[in-house]
Amino acid sequence: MSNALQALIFDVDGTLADTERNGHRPAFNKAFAAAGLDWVWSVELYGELLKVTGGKERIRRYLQAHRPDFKVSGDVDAFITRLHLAKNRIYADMVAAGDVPLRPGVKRLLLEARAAGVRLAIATTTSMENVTALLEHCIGPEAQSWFEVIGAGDMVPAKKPAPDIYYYTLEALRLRSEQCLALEDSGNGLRSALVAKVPTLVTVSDYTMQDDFSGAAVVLDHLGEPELPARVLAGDLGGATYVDVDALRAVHARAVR
Ligand code: XBP
Ligand code: MG
Repeated sequence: MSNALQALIFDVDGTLADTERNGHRPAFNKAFAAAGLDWVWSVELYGELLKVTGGKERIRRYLQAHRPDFKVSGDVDAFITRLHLAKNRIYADMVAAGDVPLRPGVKRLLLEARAAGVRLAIATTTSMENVTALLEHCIGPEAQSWFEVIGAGDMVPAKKPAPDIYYYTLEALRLRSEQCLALEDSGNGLRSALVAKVPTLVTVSDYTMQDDFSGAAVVLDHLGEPELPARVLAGDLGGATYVDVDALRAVHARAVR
């Protein structure tokens, strides 16, 4: 059975765009203020909280670790859900306003993959609404249809670093893990893909550059463009100066050899 590259599976937050820095953190803080809470998540604190994937899970961790005496009036789950929903409404407005641009090389690579017949999918922790808002406003209303499968948010019981969302996506694609390549930005995302045995290319972000990326096929600062070379931080890009479909096929072939 051939292990040739059939599909790319993209993470969203941190990989398609710097959503944590430009979107989620400021949106959380605006939602807290609008709810009359004096909570402020600094860049440093948010870096710590990002160890927990998922916005609802992150609020819960904050309550437990940083606000143990905070009294929620009523049900804690309902309180978290309301706050998270308010955050995501603000996030969607920020995306629509153009505050969360795609990272270098992302749109070019998606177009090249489509032209080359490489299938596209998404495996993410964030909600479907957040994914579609980002695709629509950063690329266009047609972009959602470029992805054959979008595995998102609460579709699976356990979020990254659990492998569930990758298992879900592989099953929906009807492909084996060795026929795919994941693109991730964080240690949690990498672990999730690797437990599912999907070879993974990492593009680091400010929040994740200190993460453990052992096991990644290659680690880069970003995907690069012809006029903006990518820096190789670990592994081998076969001498390419930016990530295109040929470079990905070579990275994938080395990883599944
Ligand atoms: C990303 C996340 C997400 C976002 C917010 O992890 O942890 O939770 O911070 O999205 P990954 P929601 O990139 O590894 O998928 O608030 O919608 O959960
Ligand atoms: Mg990510």
